[in-house]
Amino acid sequence: MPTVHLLDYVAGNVRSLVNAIEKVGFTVEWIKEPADVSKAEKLILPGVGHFGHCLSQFSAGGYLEPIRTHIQSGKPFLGICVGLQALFEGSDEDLAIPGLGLIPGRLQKFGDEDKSVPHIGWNSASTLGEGSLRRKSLCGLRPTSKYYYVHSYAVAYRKGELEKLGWSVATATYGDEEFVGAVGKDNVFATQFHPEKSGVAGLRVIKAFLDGNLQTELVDIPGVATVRDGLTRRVIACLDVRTNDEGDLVVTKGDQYDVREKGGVGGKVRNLGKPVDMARKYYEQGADEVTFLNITSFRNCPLADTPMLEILRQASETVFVPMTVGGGIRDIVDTDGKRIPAQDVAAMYFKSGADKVSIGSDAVTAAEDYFAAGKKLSGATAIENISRAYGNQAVVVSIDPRRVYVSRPEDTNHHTIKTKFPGPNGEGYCWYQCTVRGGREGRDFDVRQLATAVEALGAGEILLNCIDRDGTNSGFDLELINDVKDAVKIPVIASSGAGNPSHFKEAFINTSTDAALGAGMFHRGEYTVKQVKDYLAGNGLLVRQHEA
Ligand code: 1PR
Repeated sequence: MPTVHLLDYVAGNVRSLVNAIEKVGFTVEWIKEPADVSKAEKLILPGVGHFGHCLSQFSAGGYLEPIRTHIQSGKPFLGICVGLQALFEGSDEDLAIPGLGLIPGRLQKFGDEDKSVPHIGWNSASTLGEGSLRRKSLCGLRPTSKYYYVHSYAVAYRKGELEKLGWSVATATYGDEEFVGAVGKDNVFATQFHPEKSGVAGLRVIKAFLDGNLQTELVDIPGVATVRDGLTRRVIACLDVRTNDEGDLVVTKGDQYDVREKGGVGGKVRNLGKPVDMARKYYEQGADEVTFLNITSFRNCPLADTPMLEILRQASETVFVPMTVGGGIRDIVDTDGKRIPAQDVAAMYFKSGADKVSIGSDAVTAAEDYFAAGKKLSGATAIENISRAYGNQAVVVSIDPRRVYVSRPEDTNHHTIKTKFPGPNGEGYCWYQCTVRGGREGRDFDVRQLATAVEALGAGEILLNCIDRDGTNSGFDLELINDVKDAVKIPVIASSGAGNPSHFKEAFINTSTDAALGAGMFHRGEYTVKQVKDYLAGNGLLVRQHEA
């Protein structure tokens, strides 16, 4: 099989990229030292996280000059995410660290006045100019396709500037900001999005690069107008995973977090299927992301043998959309007594194919400490350490709140909302109490305190569950979503209560949620992900059309 060289300098999820390369018929050779770069015919530079951190790693490792020489020699080069950013002159993310400067321009942070930052989700990379009816494809890109982006900094698109220098540019629009989604010239092609996480559309791009089809060409795509419609509504499938009473690893699903069958004390753990098979099924149905929550953490085996790692490895062979894993992401003491810091735990998950880790209970402790210290960062929490190393887009905080009803706001110190759904004694207000240990322990801490604290600590996204709604099929708690969205700028994923496609529509129309997640309705086969997305599209909401 033909080979491609890949530079692995800071962990991150390179497994998915390797799987994607193999899927399109190539094998990977690793670049382990700078001298290996000259042996590469085709070179891929993936990158995640912080611009300065990445570029200093390349520089300290002695890679910058060999990369520059490779590019200048005319051999094929593909940069992904920070691999694209590295080609520019620099980034506002780290003013002290220069880029390679092969393309003029700098990265700037997206404005967050009217939108969530980071920009996470599926957006275009369109080569169509305004009003142009030319159907162009740069390195397999299609104006009708959507690609997975996850970043806070981007190169603003200035019409004609890069084109004048011979670059072909594909752009995306986020809010009213148009930015560079991909750029190519001669032997160089680079994407701000992750092709290895962009389903069939992304695999097509990787294949075009590896086959040597880097150039812009006219393609016949029927029915294409100017596709410049921005970020799609994200639909996520979530798999709660645990061992059942027979010791098998199963996808389960609770009712308000109780995962045992009803009828008598100690009913069996619900078994709704096998995690890897179900993840593939949801990918094939068009899920925009798949989330695995290890709801019991399997803490009685060594970390290296944690079954969730193998689930991710296997799932990443067939699932080419982002995968998040949660449960047990914290500093741990392994079975041999060795202390393993949270960022090393996270690193094992990233290496196994996860793109993001989701932190639950540990985030509550970190947030309580943050408030207790007068809103001061300690620099030592799992959220801070993981986001520093891998970027805040890699850190999700999963919140498990529960309603606490009060008659009047003065009856509590916590932030209350006036609710349309009064409490059992007619109480007209409630606050959302944070819980830990899968909802078993309530804390004197509310959801807004938690959300604002974890945003300050460096989380990139919030997975907002709701114990009252979980498994009820009664729709998302829109009041909760609005309460949290109102408090933070980072993206929020609405979770708990989805029972049919119209619940997703309600969440997207009546709140500014960035994504919506379903579990039970998919697992029980009541609806497919595709049905949800078709319904949203039929109601005028933009979704990514699944490409087979
Ligand atoms: O505390 O960092 O070890 O993380 C534990 C993780 O496991 C947390 O993300 C926590 O939410 C999750 N978890 C713990 N116990 C349970 C349980 O169900 N007994 N599951 C649990 C949380 C909620 C969602 C569910 C949605 C949608 N499950 O994941 O998928 O509510 O369900 P629906 O659409 O069927 O209503 P840590």
